[in-house]
Amino acid sequence: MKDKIENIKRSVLEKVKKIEDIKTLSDLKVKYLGKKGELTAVLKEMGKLSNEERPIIGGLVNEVKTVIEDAIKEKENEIKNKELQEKLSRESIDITLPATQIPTGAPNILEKVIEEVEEVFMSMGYDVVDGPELEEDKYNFELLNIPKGHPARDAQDTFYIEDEKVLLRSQTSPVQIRVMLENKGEKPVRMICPGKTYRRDSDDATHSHQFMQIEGLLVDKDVSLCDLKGTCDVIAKKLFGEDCKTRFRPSYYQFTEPSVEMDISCFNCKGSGCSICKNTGWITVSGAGMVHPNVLRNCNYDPEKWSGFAFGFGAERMAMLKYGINDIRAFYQTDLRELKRFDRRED
Ligand code: 2NL
Repeated sequence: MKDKIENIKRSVLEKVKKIEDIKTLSDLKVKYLGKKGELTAVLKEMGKLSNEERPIIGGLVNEVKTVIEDAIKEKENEIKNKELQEKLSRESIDITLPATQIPTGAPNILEKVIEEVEEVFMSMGYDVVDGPELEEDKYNFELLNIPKGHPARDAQDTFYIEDEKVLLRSQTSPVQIRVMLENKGEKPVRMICPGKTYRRDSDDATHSHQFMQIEGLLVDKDVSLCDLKGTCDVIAKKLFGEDCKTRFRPSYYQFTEPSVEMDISCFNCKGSGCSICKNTGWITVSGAGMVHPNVLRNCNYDPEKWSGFAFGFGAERMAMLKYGINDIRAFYQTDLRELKRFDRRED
């Protein structure tokens, strides 16, 4: 009987050594330690033994049982460990592989120009204000000293929605008019208004029926043309670099008197002449002037007490100059290859 038990032990331990999967291991466990297992069978035969032999054999069976159980347990751990290692190495990430390119957006240069302008003016105490794109004739023309019958409000230039009354704003000035009216001629105004404007232009490389205008208005006591020049100079230097020079030429607008146009020195050829400045060394970027007394009066500001300046420029034109874009239509088309050229994350 002793030999039988020793044989069972030896054969189980030998088999366990060779096993490499959990299923075979658990079958082996059943075969020897299960209810109908070989070692269990030995225990069942114990009744036949003498009183002296029984405790010795009993002890031996229990000892062998423990050894077998331990060996199986150990093997089980070994197999599980091996499987885990295999799984881990199978699932390990090769960090040297190139990453999948996830398409992301980036700030559009038009938006960047607007934000840059907003930042400079906010630092000088200006508010950034917006207003309706669908406007009344009164705010878009009448109060801006553009009377009925004036060529600027001709149906050829303006998108009228309702006869002579409702229109798509042709400039952002109506927003300034609204602010002045709200202030009832009592408070100074410092504001800029960037926003979409609409004109019945035929679209080409430099014209768009819809474009972004940025207008600014300052109304206070004792404001002079010098203040306008200084302010425009600051923004020009911010957008085109510290060595950018500005000059002002007389011009004409209904809503300003005097009116001027601002040129910047050509950043491309530095004055020696190129196609961007049409060999003049200067590039026209903005229109401006002192707010016309009629406009002040229309908005309840007494021109004897208050004076102000206003300016306006196209954001697309600025972005085109700054980033070398030669067709304004590129801003409004949906060709991603084109738009990618406009993505500027870092500058
Ligand atoms: C341009 C020129 C300009 C103004 C806009 C303005 C607004 C008020 C009163 C007086 Cl409320 N003026 N705006 C003045 C001069 C020029 O824009 O070239 N825009 C694209």
